[in-house]
Amino acid sequence: MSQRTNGGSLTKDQIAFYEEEGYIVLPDLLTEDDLAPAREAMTTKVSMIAEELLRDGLIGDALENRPFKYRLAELFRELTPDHFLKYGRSWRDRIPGYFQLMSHPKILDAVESLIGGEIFSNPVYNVRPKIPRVAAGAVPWHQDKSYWPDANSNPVITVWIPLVDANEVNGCLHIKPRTHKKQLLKWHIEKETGTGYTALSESQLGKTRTVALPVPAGSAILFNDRCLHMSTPNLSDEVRWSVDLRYQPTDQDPMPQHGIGFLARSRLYPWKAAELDDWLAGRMERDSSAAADAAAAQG
Ligand SMILES: O=C(O)CCC(=O)C(=O)O
Repeated sequence: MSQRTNGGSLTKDQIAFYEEEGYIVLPDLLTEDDLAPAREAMTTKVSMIAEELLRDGLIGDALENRPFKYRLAELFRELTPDHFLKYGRSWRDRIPGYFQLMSHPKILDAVESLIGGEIFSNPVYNVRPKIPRVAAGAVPWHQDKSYWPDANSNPVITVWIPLVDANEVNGCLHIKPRTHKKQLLKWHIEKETGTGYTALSESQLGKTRTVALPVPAGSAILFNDRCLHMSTPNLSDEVRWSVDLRYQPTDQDPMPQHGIGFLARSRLYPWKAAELDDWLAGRMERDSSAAADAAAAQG
C-alpha cells in the first residue's frame, strides 16, 4: 500500500497495513522545503570534509558548486573506501537541521497514528551518505532490534527518509513484509565491510518474500524494529542520501547507552517537549528555567 497521506496522520487502512505488514510507505510525505534544513546540515558536514581533504592534499578542489547529490561522491572519486570510512559509514552529528527534521510535525503525526501522542525520539538516528564503490554503503539483512537487544523498548519505529530519489540503482531499501511478527533472530557481526553491521545469514531468511521500495525524495518508509530489511549497493554515480530516525512511546527504555534522545511530542504535557536549544545541550526535555530566562532576556 502506498497511497498519498493527508498531512502526516495515517488513515485507518494505512494503520491496518502497517500492523499487518510491518511497514508502510508514505510517498512524498515531506516537501523540498521540509527537507531543506537537513540538507543544509549535510552540506555543512560535506564542506567540512572537503576542507579537510584539501588541507591534507588529497583533493585539489572542494567542488563547492557541485549539486548536493553528486558532490560527496565526486570528492572521493579518486580516493579509497578507507578515506571515506574515516568519517564513518553513517553520521550522527548534532546540527540544528537534523533536529528540525526529527521534530517535524508531519513525521510526528504519522508516528502518533501508530503509538499515540507521547512520543520519544530514540537516540539512534543516522544520516547515511551512501556513495558509490564503498561496500559499507550496502546494508545486510538485519532486524534493527539486533542493535538494542537488551533494551526494554517496544515498539521502536524506524522512519527512513531519502533526500534524493532512492531506486534500485543507487541502493534503495528492501524489506521482508510480515517478518516483524518474528522473535529477534540470532544475528552475527559481518566481517566484509569492516564497519560491523549486524547481519543474518541466508538460511535465516527462509522463503519470505522480498519487496524493493524505490521511493522519491521526501517519502517516508516506516517500519517495525523486528522487520527484516537491507539495502543494495549504490551502482550510480550519485550519493544516495537518507536518514533513518526512530521513535517510541515515552514509557519505554530511553536507551541512554546509545546516546540522548528527546521528548518530541507530548499531548499530555506539551510544554515539556524538547526544543532546539535543549537538544543541542543534550537535554531530553524542555528546560523550563532556560525558557523563562530566554523570555526574560527578550523583555
Ligand atoms: O539506509 C540504508 O541503506 C539502510 C537503512 C537501515 O538498515 C536502517 O535504517 O535500519
